[in-house]
Order: sequence, then structure tokens, then C-alpha cells
Amino acid sequence: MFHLLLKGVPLLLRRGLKQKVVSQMAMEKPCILATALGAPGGIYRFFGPVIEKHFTIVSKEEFFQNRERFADKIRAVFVCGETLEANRDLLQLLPNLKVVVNAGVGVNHLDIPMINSFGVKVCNTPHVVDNATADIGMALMLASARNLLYGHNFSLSHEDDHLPESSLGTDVSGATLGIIGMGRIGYNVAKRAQGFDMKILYHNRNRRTEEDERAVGARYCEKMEELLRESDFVMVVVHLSPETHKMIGARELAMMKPTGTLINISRGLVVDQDALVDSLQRGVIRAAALDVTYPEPLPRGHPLLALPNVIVLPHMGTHTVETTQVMVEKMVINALAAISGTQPPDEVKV
Ligand SMILES: *C1O[C@H](CO)[C@@H](O)[C@H](O)[C@@H]1NC(C)=O
Ligand SMILES: *[C@@H]1O[C@H](CO)[C@@H](O)[C@H](O)[C@H]1NC(C)=O
Ligand SMILES: *[C@@H]1O[C@H](CO)[C@@H](O)[C@H](O)[C@H]1NC(C)=O
Repeated sequence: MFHLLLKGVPLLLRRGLKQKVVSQMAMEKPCILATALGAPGGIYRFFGPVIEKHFTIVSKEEFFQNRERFADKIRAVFVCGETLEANRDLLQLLPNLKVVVNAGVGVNHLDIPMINSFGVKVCNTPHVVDNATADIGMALMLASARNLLYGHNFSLSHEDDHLPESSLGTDVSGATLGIIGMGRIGYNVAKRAQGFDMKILYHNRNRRTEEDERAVGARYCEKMEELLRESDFVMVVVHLSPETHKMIGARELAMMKPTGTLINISRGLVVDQDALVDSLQRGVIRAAALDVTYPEPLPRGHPLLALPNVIVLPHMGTHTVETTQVMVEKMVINALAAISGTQPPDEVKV
């Protein structure tokens, strides 16, 4: 672009001009407020350049030390977990803010109507997390079914050479998988499970088209009860909403096979955690494998963590280099759009 612009200008002068233009552009980069790169709960340093190409990052600390300098300049807030709260007190300090961009899909920690009342949009990063989240669902199912954590610990610290009977796993290939919530992630799970020759059932508010069902070999269960009764593995992939809040409680867990495994990659509060602890302790179900809990991470010493038939991950569903990179790129695209006054591709509306 510069070359077109500067055609005909002598080379040395061109260089000088180009530098000047570039440094002016650098000065004019809009500011975003975020947890400092690399700080706990902040975006990892590795992804800094993706943001810094377009924005100047102002950390929370820099902002509060020098509010007069930054208040007018901040055009976007990048939220990554809950270390930076986009609350009313903060928004009142940012007169030129255009958008709050959330890393990831789940925005239940954001008060969207309140944010919108400041004329500020909210965006998230949907779709890009689909593959990684479906992958972690499969990873949890396999790890739980085949007792991988037990086996690893055995390798580290075994006292005799023979695996005890209790370490026997259960087959995934050919087993029945029930998917609760057949959105994009659920559908991606079904695709993967098809490769394991699993029998696939799903429950969803809306039935998928026959073509969609046929493509992954999934059968619709209008009633969740039917799915719970028939499945060897139940994977919960719904969004948190008033309808899904504690949708899996003691009653639902009791409907599952005693050999059944619950895998939760949705949102902590979708499963009644106390009921889950009780069901696992009493052997109502075989095992649980969770990427999401309430709270996150679970406090050390939580009863779920003391159970041998549970795998708990600290919400790692999208935790890969590639997916994080695309997520940060999406955040930048949404912020740039909102700041320039065009419709951002991933605005969340209520
Ligand atoms: C799903 O996640 C945990 C376990 O109970 C619960 O806190 C949540 O309620 C639900 N997710 C899980 C982990 O099952
Ligand atoms: C998931 O992965 C496949 C294979 O790499 C790719 O074609 C697809 O676009 C990915 N989906 C998303 C939503 O990123
Ligand atoms: C790991 O194995 C050792 C020895 O068998 C056992 O004492 C310990 O409880 C195991 N730890 C876990 C977390 O299972």
C-alpha cells in the first residue's frame, strides 16, 4: 500500500516518510483495556502481537494509575475470564468505549443489558471453539472410560506389577452416546463419535433435519429421559440459560445406567453438583468427566476431587495454541468493526 502511495518519491525520502507514517499510525492505534499480557487471567504473551498490530493495550493497573490519560482513549475492553470485570463502575469511566469483547462463547459473567445501556456492544468468539471443545469431550470420554489417569498414576507409583480388577475400563467403540444439546459443538461431537462406531442419541430443543441426523447417524430423543436411560455415555453440551440451570439433577442422574458416565463440557451450573457428588459416591452412575465446574477451578479439597471415578479439568476446552490464536484474531476483528462503527460479526444480543 505504501509503495503505491509513494510511487515516484526518491527512495531515501520514501524510507523516511514510510517510517514517519508508520510511527504516526502507531501513535494513533486505538487503546483497549485488558488484563496485562501474561498476567494471571490475562491473554498469554504469545498472542500479544495479534492485538498490538492494531491496538495499544492498556492494562488495568496502567489505567487506574493514570485515568486522565487513558479514559478518553479506550475504545474496547477485552475480557478473558473474570479478572477484569466490565461492570457499571468501570463503564462509567470510559466515555468513548464502543465494545466489550469476550474471549470464548460463554457470556454469563457479563450483564449485557447494563453494558448496552452505555451504548456499548458485547461480542464473543463463537464457532472457532467448536473443534477444540468437541475434541476435549472425546478426550474426557476416552480418559474416563479407559481409566487413563489411574493408569498413569500406576506407572508412576505402582507397588506390584498387576493391575487390579477395579482398574478395568469400559469400551467406547460400539457404546451408546447420548448428546444433550445438539448445536454446533454437539454436532461436532457426533461426527467424531461416528468414527468410534457409537450409537448416537441426542436431545435438543429443536430437532435437526433428517439430513443432518443421517450424516452423523444420530437419533433424536424428544424426551431427555429416554436418552438418559439408554446411553452408556451422556455428554452435556448445552448453553447455560434459565432452562438449562441444574437441568441434570438427582432425578436425571438416577435415570442413567449404573454403568453410565456423565461428561460435562457445557457450563458449571448445568449440572447440580451436589447431586452429582452423591450419585458418584453411591454408585448411581459409574463415573463423571468434567471440563466445567462451579466454581472454576474447584477449590482444593472439594468432595468431587476426592472421588476416584471423576476427572475434573479446569475448563480447558479451548486451551490450545491454534484455537486461542483464532479466538484472539476474532476478538480483534470484532473490536475493529465496533470501533469503526460497522456491525461486528459476533455481537451478542439479548
Ligand atoms: C457440569 O459441571 C460440573 C459438575 O457438576 C458441575 O459443577 C456443573 O454443575 C456441570 N458440570 C459438570 C462438571 O458436570
Ligand atoms: C474444524 O476443523 C475442520 C478440519 O480442520 C475445519 O474444516 C473446520 O473449519 C473447523 N471448524 C471450525 C468452526 O473452525
Ligand atoms: C497413585 O498410586 C499410589 C500407589 O498405588 C496410591 O497410593 C495413590 O493413592 C494413587 N494416587 C491417586 C491420585 O490415585
